[in-house]
Amino acid sequence: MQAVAIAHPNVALIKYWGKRAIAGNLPATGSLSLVLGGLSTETLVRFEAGRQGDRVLLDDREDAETSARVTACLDLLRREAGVQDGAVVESRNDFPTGAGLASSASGFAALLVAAAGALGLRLPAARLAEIARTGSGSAARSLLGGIVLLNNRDATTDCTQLAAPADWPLEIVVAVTATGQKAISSRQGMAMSEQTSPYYPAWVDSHAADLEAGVAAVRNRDFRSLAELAEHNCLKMHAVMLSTRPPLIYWTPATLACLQRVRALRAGGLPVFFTIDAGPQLKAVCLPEAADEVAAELSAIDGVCQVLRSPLGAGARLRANGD
Ligand code: 2P0
Repeated sequence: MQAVAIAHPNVALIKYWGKRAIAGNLPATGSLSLVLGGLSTETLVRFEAGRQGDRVLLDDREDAETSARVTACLDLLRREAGVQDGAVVESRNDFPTGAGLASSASGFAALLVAAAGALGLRLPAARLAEIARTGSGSAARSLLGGIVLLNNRDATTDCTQLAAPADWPLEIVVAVTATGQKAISSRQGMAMSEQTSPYYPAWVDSHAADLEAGVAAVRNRDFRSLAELAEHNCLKMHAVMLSTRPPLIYWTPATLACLQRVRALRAGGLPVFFTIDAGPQLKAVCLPEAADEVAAELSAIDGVCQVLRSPLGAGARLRANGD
């Protein structure tokens, strides 16, 4: 009744910001993402016979909101397995938590795989993705590795791997500009945008075209088109955030300085583009030959406190010997 799983966060190039329905946590749009193999969450789940309730430790701390979301996911798995035992969950990230690095995506992907493993459940991938989505909409994307498309039709979430890590070995350089937890979570922020941003309807209406073009760019290994499109989609999402009331301003001055530097490097011929999520970190996506120079350039910017490097990674999995 115990298992340990490893999962990696992901970064979306065509993003998810807004929900079609609160019930089941259904995203308003699909999304396209890269799995960051250099950053990891490791989660142990142990179901204890006769235990009432769950105990959830994230980086050794208990938090009521996280615990409630974890229990809701575990309840769905318990129902599938026909058991009622409570669980002890211990999860650790080797990167800053709740700071715009998608720790909820890797966290819920690892939780699901560990809990299903502990219960001996073999669920269809689509059902696992649906349960992961209830914990965190972006978590379904971390169940698979490499470059992942999350399609969102009706009430189902189906994820497809568009490229394995070796098919298109992109490298991601993360410029960390602040490590504190963000004041407004993605979940709260997107609800505010849906209700108050005049640009939210245009964001949703223009999304399918971005997603289709993004998928085509990945299939054609067309870095230049993907770069232009991903930066456009990112800035469009931030335009929605900025036009929310009250405004959602996730950037620091260093985030903007990194953005300008990446644009200048690409204008000078280096294969790199940026993306930024609901947090102050900038992720620079590079062809491998550009990564050393991009990392050095971003490290030198005032306000950048850490630079992390990551290849594309594998999907969530049970920990095997040697992992
Ligand atoms: C993304 N984000 O596509 C976008 C970009 C944040 C900015 O997916 O409410 O933390 O739990 O489903 O999973 C954040 O999504 O939100 C997210 P919930 P989650 O990567």
